[in-house]
Amino acid sequence: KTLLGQFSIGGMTCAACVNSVEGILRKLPGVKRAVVALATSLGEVEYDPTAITKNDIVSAIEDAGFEASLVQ
Ligand code: 9UX
Repeated sequence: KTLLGQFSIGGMTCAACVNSVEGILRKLPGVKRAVVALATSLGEVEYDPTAITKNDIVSAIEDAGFEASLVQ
């Protein structure tokens, strides 16, 4: 089973920020795909809900120094 989470990510100001956030997300257990867009400040994450929760994903983004909130 795979779910899609959409997150609003604050504090990204350059392309390297995007790469950094994508790298963090892709390393999380249960994350299958992560795409982050600078222009919209949105991140889309496909994940296995038996391995990780949306709140875990928000926490991981915030631990890296960015702001994150759940869109859906
Ligand atoms: Mo760019 Mo982001 O120089 O944390 S990497 S602002």
